[in-house]
Amino acid sequence: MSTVGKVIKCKAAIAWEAGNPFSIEEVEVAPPKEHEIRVKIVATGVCRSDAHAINPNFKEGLFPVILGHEGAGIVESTGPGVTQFKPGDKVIPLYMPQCGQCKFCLSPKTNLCEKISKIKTAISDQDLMPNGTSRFTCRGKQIYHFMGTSTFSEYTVVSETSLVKIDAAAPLDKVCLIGCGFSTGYGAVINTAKVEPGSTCAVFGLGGVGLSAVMGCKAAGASRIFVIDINKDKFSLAKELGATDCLNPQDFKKPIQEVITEINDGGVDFAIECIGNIAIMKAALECTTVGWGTCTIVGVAVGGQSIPVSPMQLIMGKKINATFFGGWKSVDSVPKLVSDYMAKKFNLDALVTYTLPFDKINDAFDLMYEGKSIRTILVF
Ligand code: PAD
Ligand code: ZN
Ligand code: ZN
Repeated sequence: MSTVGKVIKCKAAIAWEAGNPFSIEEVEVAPPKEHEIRVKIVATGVCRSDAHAINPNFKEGLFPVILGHEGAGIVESTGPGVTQFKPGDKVIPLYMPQCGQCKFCLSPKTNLCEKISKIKTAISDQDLMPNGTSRFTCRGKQIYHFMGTSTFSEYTVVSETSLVKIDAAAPLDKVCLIGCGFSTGYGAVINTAKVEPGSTCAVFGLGGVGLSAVMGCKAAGASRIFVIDINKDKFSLAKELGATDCLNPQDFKKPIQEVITEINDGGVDFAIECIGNIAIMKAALECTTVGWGTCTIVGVAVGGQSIPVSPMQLIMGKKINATFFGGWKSVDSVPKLVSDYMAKKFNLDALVTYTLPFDKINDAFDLMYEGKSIRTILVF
């Protein structure tokens, strides 16, 4: 029986409030309105940014909410005015939209788009559909969307600017990682840091984002890739992906930036911070060489914190920059990244530690908190 135009009842993980486990609930998903698409999510990754959203220290979230922003699925139905998608298309929801018309989309200088949901400080302040309403209800309550994607639901509704069609042959339980973690880390290196052949790099934090940054450094032709993590279990995979020197700061009496500057002739050319810790952001800048060292921030720090950087570091020629979704213009780039994966230009499979049924979502978060997974993929 067709579901087009009808409310769909399905399974979703609701975060009713900060700091508590998700509860798997039956939710009602309304049909898509104008310029919206309803997508059947097939697979979704779990990213540290989802954990930030339910971390009481961040104090930014709206509740109750359906999180998830690293998914892939199949179009179920389209609302009025949608021309680019049809039922059956394989798609990736985009938390960084690309409307193609705003001043940011028209500029080659940025991958931001003003249609982005929930960048309170910059552009928008709602976790709802563009018309200010939600398509989700549960137990009679309206449920907030998240980053315009909400992939922790068997069905979700997204705006047509927050979705892109991909290769029909793509395995959704792998390419979902192109929706966030892989693209962010890899793009931070390729697009934002612009790592050069023969250069030396330091990647701080070896989660899905940091390991993707290691892959980016290797692809860019870096000659030496330091990786830094307090969890030494991450080092063997980092080495497989191209790391040359694995450092655990807890093994040294000196600050890690001093260790790196001593080993590497005054510092590395590029440092990439993939943790979200302001002290490590400072260390990352300080471990780069004077003259031209570049520090790229990827990690998202607890709200309200600042990086304690000495201007002298900058006066001495070091630069600091940061990335959102790896600098990729999403609609243009995500299908190409999927094709590159299909052509075996990079290895997403290495990032998938576990694939679990969706109902195990709380286990997936525990595996991340305990440092036992790179990425867990949840499948419906
Ligand atoms: P993750 O939690 O899987 O990995 C973080 C890694 O850092 C782990 O291996 C930890 O052991 C390690 N770590 C933690 N503390 C320290 C420390 N003090 N010293 C050394 N190592 C440490 O996270 P992830 O890879 O999913 O995400 C990493 C960050 O990137 C996180 O802050 C997330 O919110 C952010 C992010 N940003 C964007 C963006 O567009 N800028 C996108 C996606 C994720
Ligand atoms: Zn993410
Ligand atoms: Zn735009």
